[in-house]
Amino acid sequence: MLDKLRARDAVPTGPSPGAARVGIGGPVGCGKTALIEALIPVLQRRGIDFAVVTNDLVTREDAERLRRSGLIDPARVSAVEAGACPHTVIREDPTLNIAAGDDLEARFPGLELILFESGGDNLASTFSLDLVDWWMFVIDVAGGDDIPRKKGPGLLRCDLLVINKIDLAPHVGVELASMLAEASRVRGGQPVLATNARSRVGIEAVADAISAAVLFRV
Ligand SMILES: Nc1nc2c(ncn2[C@@H]2O[C@H](COP(=O)(O)OP(=O)(O)OP(=O)(O)O)[C@@H](O)[C@H]2O)c(=O)[nH]1
Ligand SMILES: [Mg+2]
Repeated sequence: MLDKLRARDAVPTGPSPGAARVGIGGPVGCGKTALIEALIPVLQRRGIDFAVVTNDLVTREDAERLRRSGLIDPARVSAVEAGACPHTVIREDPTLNIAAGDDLEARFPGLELILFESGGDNLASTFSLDLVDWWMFVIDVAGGDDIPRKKGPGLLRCDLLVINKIDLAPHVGVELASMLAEASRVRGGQPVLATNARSRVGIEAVADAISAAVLFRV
């Protein structure tokens, strides 16, 4: 009896079973899918066994785009149709996304990582920790350098803030260095990375952050 009680109370050792779940949120068009497209070859090169779940409002547009991209086995991309405000299915009731992740894990034993792309949403969008272990929020310079100052919960609470489309900074009158400094300040020094998902600048650093945070690889 005592042995049984001890076994039940034992602290598990080693990596927890199942894939690490990482959320990617941010406003419409900030480059979430482009970031995933850029991350895919980097994760593959690092030998990480991963899959993707996309969320769209009433279509499967982003999943179809990734499946057609030729970058990833189409079976490793699942689509969730939110059917409502995108944050509903990543925060209030993430059941559909949890089920999509569970299904991928069942189909791909050994899966290490699942990326969940939220549908494009507003600055208040956050992920439930019932769904993800760690999440990033993406904004882009074309949205304006005042976005960090507006202190939306998404960019304040995320584990990593990504400022994308840095190539557009000179075209939209944004001084990138001060936007990055402001973002870092409002986040109290929590990580901020700058990317250009189209030319793949900064993508290795995003992959490093994911690896260190949830795959415990450095
Ligand atoms: N110049 C530039 N364009 C980019 C960059 N990243 C994405 N884009 C473009 O921005 C547009 C939107 O990119 P998506 O990846 O579809 O954005 P998204 O956040 O997934 O959009 P939703 O899923 O609809 O919310 C596309 O035309 C991309 O080619 C970047 O770093 N620089
Ligand atoms: Mg998208």
